[in-house]
Amino acid sequence: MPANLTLQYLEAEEVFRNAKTANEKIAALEDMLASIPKHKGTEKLQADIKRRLARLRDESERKAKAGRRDPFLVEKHGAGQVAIVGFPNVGKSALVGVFTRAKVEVAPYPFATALPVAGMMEYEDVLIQLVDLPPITEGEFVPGLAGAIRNADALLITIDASSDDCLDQLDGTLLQLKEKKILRDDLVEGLHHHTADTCLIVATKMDIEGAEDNFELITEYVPSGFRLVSVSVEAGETLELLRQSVFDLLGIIRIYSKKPGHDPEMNQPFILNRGSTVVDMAEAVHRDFPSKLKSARVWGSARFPGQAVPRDCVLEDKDIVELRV
Ligand SMILES: Nc1nc2c(ncn2[C@@H]2O[C@H](COP(=O)(O)OP(=O)(O)OP(=O)(O)O)[C@@H](O)[C@H]2O)c(=O)[nH]1
Ligand SMILES: [Mg+2]
Repeated sequence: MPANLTLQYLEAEEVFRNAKTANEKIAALEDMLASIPKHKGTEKLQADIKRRLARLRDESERKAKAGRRDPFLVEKHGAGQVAIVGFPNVGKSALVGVFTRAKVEVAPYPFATALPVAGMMEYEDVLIQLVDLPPITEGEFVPGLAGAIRNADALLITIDASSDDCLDQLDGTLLQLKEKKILRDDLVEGLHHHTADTCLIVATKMDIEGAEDNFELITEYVPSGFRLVSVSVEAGETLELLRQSVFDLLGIIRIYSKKPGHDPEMNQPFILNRGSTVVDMAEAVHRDFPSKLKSARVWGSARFPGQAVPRDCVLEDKDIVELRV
């Protein structure tokens, strides 16, 4: 028996023993992995948890592919998947409805959305997947909801700025996400979860009277590290700002490839994480490229167009890269 297992770990283990669905088991194992003390005495146990996690993830992927589709396992498409979370009736579906062609249910009463609905939002030359979700509430989430939120690349945490409850909505949402370990203060390697870096707080319904005043309060109240934007589905300019903010939130860059002696291929950017280098780009083009790479030239962020750059040169959004192998 390895020494020093924390109370948090033992609780997670208890949750695992009582878990019924694969998603619940995965979430509990992730919690166990995050809370297990990392030292020599627990190495075997850590490896065992990782093995069980891998097996469960494989199984649930296989089941999803075999047609027994879990509606809460939303297959990812486009440059990134952004889940819309928040309390009932705050305007989540309205946002997905205005940015995408998805058939969402927008209604003046709470709990209108019962299952996830995904749609693609255009941002310049890329598509970003938005996923409308059922509301979160205090206490238990509907089965599958926690997994859907965890798996998304980023979250829009929506609150209704026209409501006098907006600060409680913000508190309540953050608390629920933290309690379910979907939102953590720090990134834990190997787990599906979020930090302030992958969340954007969105204050909705700004066209309604009183929302501007509430927004001032929200601005003061937002915990440090979180970004905040305001929006109204009635006001196009606020929607364009949100569209841009969603792209920024994903932490991705678009890189265009150029074959030596040819024009760059501008219609299909490679999507890389911010901070990626020339080698990462080479890898994205072809697995063999990094080892074969002889030289690279960059147009865009380089000091002059077509400048020869080293392999570890960090690329910027919209750079054009020519790789010679
Ligand atoms: N005036 C105004 N009304 C809005 C705005 N966004 C949403 N609404 C209204 O707010 C109500 C709730 O919107 P929904 O998008 O259905 O809210 P939801 O968060 O998806 O609700 P649930 O699915 O029940 O959790 C509807 O009557 C919408 O028309 C907005 O920007 N301005
Ligand atoms: Mg809805």
